[in-house]
Amino acid sequence: MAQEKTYTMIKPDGVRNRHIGEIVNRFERAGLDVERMELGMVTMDQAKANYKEHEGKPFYDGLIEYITSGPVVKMVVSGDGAVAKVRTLMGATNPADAAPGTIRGDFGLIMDENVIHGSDSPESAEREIAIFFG
Ligand code: IDP
Ligand code: MG
Repeated sequence: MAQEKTYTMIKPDGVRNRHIGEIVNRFERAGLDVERMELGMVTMDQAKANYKEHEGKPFYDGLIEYITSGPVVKMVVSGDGAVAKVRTLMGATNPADAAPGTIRGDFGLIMDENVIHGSDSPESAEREIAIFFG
């Protein structure tokens, strides 16, 4: 597998429910390196750029409101096959479908608040790292 970087973000519910340490621990145990990490708010411009592909969908407005509603943890994580590895650790988008042992399966409650974001391809990762870290 190729050495990759991915963008991942602990969403407002993950921070509020005190899952930061557990999630970072899971990345490190999986052999990934946390290269950058910052706690802070997502701006409206960052939210819209990150979720551009979902514009116009029924859940879009709620998603933008939610992701800007409280502090998040923004991270660049690197390692062998980091994009797919983080997606595997995250689990399915809907926590109800996410397997036990995955971050969403263990800590997620509802689709609208599913704990964590992770880039879905190396191309998305590059775009998202630029959105959040410049
Ligand atoms: P992903 O986060 O697993 O990549 P996407 O389909 O890219 O999933 O959706 C982005 C985010 O939008 C999801 O993580 C979730 O927070 C939200 N979302 C997606 N589909 C729905 C839905 O049907 N209802 C409410 N929120 C949704
Ligand atoms: Mg996605």
